Amino acid sequence: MTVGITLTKFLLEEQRRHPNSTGNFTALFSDLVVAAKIISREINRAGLIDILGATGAKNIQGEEVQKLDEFANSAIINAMEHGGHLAGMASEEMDEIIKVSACYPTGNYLLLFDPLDGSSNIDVNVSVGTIFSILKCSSGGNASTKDFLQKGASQVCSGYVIYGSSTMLVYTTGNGVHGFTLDPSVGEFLLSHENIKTPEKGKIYSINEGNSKHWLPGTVEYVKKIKTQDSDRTARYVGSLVADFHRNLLKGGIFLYPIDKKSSKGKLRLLYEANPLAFIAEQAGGMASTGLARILDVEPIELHQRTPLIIGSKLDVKEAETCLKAHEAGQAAS
Ligand code: P6P
Repeated sequence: MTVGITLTKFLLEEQRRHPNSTGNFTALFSDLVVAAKIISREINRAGLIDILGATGAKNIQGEEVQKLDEFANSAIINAMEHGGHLAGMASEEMDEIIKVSACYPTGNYLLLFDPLDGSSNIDVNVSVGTIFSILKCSSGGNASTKDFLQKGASQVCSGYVIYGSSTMLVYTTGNGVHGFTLDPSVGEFLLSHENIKTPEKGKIYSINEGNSKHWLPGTVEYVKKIKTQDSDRTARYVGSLVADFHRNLLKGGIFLYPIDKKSSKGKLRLLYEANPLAFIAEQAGGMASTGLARILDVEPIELHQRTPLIIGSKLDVKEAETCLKAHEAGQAAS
């Protein structure tokens, strides 16, 4: 019985298409896949062991840290630091960058990750996810913080793991978006969604309507417009970015976390959430915007920088941008 195309095989075939490749990226990615399998196992048995519930600590975002957050963060660092492919790492859960220990060799890649996004949903069994972004590091040896402050357009790879009814890994290296589903009986991610393309327009819109009293006029106008259009729409909002993004990627639709009176810079993180998902969205034929500009062109100025995020089907994002830009222009003129 064939088990289908494993992620390992797919990566090797992609590596062979680059004659000058050294195999370092494939080895780096394979280490990340091990971490994903470890995190998936812990999440799937979290309900059975005492790993649920918060630690009482708070992360740099001021959010309560769930125990699985810490586990996922450690699992990724432990799986990645010894490989010799990294010049450094940066975690959404940690204030400062993670330098490679002196006892390990360094490489010329940088890994940024949100170890367990949506972790507030863990205790209620809602899908959560790991988001990752890989950059090249131009400075040799251990990287410094400024090496991580690269535009999203510079990413060499990005992706996410969604821990849901099944565990899926979705990634891009700029040659399309490919999805792999974990077969726990084999312990392998198997190719299940090759060359994902998101519909040009969707029916789904995802926004936290609980924030509507804080919305700026452009957001109010856009949401009112899509609610009153002839074409039917459906509202879907899990409150776990990877779950909302993944559903809209496959079915079509738009996710919005705009700036508002409460979050003047947006809530989501540019380097750990917006950039990696924007790379995926564009490679799948979609679009990702701040509402006024392409996410992948935003010049980062700090590691934990927040950003508004409007992402999904191209025609939906363009329609939202039109509303948001019109009001921005109006505000600038007034
Ligand atoms: P809100 C989870 O905490 C998260 O960072 C994303 O996964 C999610 O999209 C967003 O925040 C939800 O935020 O304010 O709607 O609860």
